[in-house]
Amino acid sequence: MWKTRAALVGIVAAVVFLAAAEFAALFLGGAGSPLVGVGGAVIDLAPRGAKDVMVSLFGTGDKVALITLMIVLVAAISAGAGVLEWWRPPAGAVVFAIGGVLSLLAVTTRSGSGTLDGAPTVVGVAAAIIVLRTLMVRLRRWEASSSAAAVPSARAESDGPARPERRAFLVWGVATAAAAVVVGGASRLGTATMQAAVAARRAIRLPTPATAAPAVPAGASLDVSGITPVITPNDAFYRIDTALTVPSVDPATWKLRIHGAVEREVELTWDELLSLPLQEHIATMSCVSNEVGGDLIGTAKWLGYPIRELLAKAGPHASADMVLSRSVDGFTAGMPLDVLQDTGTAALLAVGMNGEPLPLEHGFPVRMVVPGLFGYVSATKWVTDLEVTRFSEAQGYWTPRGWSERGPVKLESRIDVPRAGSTVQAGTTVAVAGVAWHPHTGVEAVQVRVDDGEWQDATLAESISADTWRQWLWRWTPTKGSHRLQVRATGADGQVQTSVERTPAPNGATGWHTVTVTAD
Ligand SMILES: Nc1nc2c(c(=O)[nH]1)N[C@H]1C(S)=C(S)[C@@H](COP(=O)(O)O)O[C@H]1N2
Ligand SMILES: [Mo]
Repeated sequence: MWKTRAALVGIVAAVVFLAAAEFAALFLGGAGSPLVGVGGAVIDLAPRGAKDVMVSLFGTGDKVALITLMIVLVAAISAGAGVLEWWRPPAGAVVFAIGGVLSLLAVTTRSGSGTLDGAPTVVGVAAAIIVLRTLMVRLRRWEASSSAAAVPSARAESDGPARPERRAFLVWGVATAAAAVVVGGASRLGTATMQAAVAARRAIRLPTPATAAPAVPAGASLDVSGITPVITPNDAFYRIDTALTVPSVDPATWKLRIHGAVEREVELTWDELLSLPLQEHIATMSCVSNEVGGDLIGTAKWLGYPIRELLAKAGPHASADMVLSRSVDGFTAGMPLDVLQDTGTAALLAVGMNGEPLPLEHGFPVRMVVPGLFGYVSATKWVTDLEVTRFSEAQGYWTPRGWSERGPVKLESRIDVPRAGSTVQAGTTVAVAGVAWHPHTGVEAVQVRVDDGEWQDATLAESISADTWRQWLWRWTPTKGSHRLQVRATGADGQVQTSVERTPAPNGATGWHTVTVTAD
């Protein structure tokens, strides 16, 4: 009797393992799900013959059969672990730990697995062992109280439902199992939709642009080691959003709705969007939270359709001055209608980033990119809704949270090399280099000064367009000692970057990036 109960505790712990791991996987990209990882490994490892036998036995239902077999096997092992834990603690916990290590091996050695993919398994094993141990403690208390009750002098209703130790065990056991089933089931659904989105993304062939971006001129990149590349690779592009888990949007059901103060509502499906003449545009995007010298900024070649054209189809009312964009996860960004309508601004409804469909975390399948505006007021990812309205009537997500309702990107520059605190060689030529940006205006000049000396003109790399940052370089021959390097840019409009130091809130940091290095 007690053995059966201990076996059940083992099974509950196994369910908790799966549930906790699935829950953790939801936050870590889904690829770390032990269910998927171990399942995949078993399929990979199963000898050919076994697979053939499976197929001949169960036909095309071989996956279902395999999963059923795995469930039975895991249930049997965890029941055994429960009994072991009852007899000789912590033997059962050790069985779970061994299972965890095997699952960890399976998950982390799969092709394309990342460093964090083992984390869900670790979380799962920890949760399982805690549940195994705590439920076992309650089971022992119940046993102790019932053997005490077996003594004639004890309460008559010893086996009755009123016994607190028995109730405590049952309540905890059932509650834990129920919570695990609910959380685990919901998480599995979440990771499964995420993986469906990954698969949908992989299947996409982006159309060739009707208007391709001109090739990046060779002169746009300076040959300086350690300088920021002009085009930021997708996997190095900064990511900022309020989404706890990356939204999974199926392009097949994606739709954009344009409504509000318009003559006629417009709806656009994924296929309709892809059949429009798309254009490529290289643009720098920055986060308003970027500190002076910070790295919340990147440049990519975006592929999309001008939002201006879609707005023209809808026909905004003359009274409107704002477009409130909304994402599937409820995030909103409000931006000036005239910026979106301007024929000189490549405000795109983007589907591609550096020649690929948008990565999931960068807004797959569709996001907005508006050159010259900070991300929080323009770059809505997973966008599904554009409402034409007025600034006096609507607010974007960050506005009531202390950030300005309008957010043009500020003129800024950054020293990439030498790094702050590094040591350079005195008496030699040292490359002082970095990037400068004033998206949609352009950068005309960059100057560097050492220890509050005269401003020296840096060499600028060729400009891609006014919408992108520019690399710059200044050659320096340092004298021995500690030196302070500072940079400032001049915009194509003649504006000189301000020395006034402002925090990112409410509308972007300003000040000169200052780096201290030692020359030896
Ligand atoms: N749906 C959604 N879109 C969003 C955000 C968000 O929180 N949710 N953050 C914005 C902010 S603040 C920035 S800086 C950019 C960042 O885009 P990235 O993560 O692709 O670099 O996305 C914008 N789009
Ligand atoms: Mo941002």
